Amino acid sequence: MKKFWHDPSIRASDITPETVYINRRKFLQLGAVALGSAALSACVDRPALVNPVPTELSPDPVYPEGVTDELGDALTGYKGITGYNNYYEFSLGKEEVARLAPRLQTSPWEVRVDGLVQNPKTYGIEDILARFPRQERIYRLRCVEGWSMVIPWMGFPLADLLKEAVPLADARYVKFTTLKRLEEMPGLINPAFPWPYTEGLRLDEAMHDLTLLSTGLYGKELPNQNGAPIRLVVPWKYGFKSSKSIVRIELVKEQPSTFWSSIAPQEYGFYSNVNPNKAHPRWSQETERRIGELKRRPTLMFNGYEKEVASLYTGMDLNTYY
Ligand SMILES: Nc1nc2c(c(=O)[nH]1)N[C@H]1C(S)=C(S)[C@@H](COP(=O)(O)O)O[C@H]1N2
Ligand SMILES: [Mo]
Repeated sequence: MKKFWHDPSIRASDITPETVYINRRKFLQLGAVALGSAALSACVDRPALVNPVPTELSPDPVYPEGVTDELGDALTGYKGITGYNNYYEFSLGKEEVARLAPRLQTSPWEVRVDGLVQNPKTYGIEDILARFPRQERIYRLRCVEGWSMVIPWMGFPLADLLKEAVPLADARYVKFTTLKRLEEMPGLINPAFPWPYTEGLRLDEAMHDLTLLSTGLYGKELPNQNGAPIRLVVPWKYGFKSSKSIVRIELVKEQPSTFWSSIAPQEYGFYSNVNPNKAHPRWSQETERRIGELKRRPTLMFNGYEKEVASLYTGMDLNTYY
């Protein structure tokens, strides 16, 4: 099968027909049993086009002029951040996600924190918002495909939540699971992917102060296309590590298998730290296109967070563990 995912040389408008083709073919092969016939029968022909939703994006929120990240880079505009998204549960078309995501019901919402912890607990999203004070964090986000943004997130360190859970001595990794709800997420119909979307971090990466659980951006609640009501943000790793719309955070002993590493481990390794010196097998990672800019710019080691995080990887060969 042709590799159509995560490829900067293929535009959203180019892949849609093939995606639909693959959906149809796989659906016919696998039959309705594997996929759930009732939910599918209405949308197998045009999975991305059922239940039209409003196309209007929110206008830019009012925000102070001249705000930058710590390197002096300007914030990416609200329209860019909320109109150009990777969120395969909705669509492989980056500009289509924002049109489809509003149908996701984000309330009520529960997040289960369990596994190797002293205090397993299911939080309602409102408990989380009340319990963990939110801060603003302006982070660069670098997608493995070679584009980037500067995003003013609102959120709180994942460590705050993990400390409340109290990891047991043999907990070494954290596994994140995204919601899988076929009725509201038309991209799940694509059987080429191992749903639900999962991700993972080593426990010390998860406890690092830069690692955020985000519930908002630009001073507003998180738009669905950005992973409402709660998503991970790990700014020194490629964007796919930052899983959206999380329903479970599980402490585990062994390195968990993850969505992208199970699809193509040689292309999307577990660590996937941003590294301009380590080319992706199909393209260079030396430069990136900042959304809203024309010229490409150099990609920075650890996405510019080297000082903060390099010590996590002492003794590891960064060209192997990428
Ligand atoms: N559940 C889920 N999380 C996801 C993705 C996805 O398809 N599904 N895409 C990832 C990728 S590849 C990137 S680059 C970022 C994009 O986040 P943004 O749309 O908020 O900029 O989300 C990541 N988190
Ligand atoms: Mo990405």
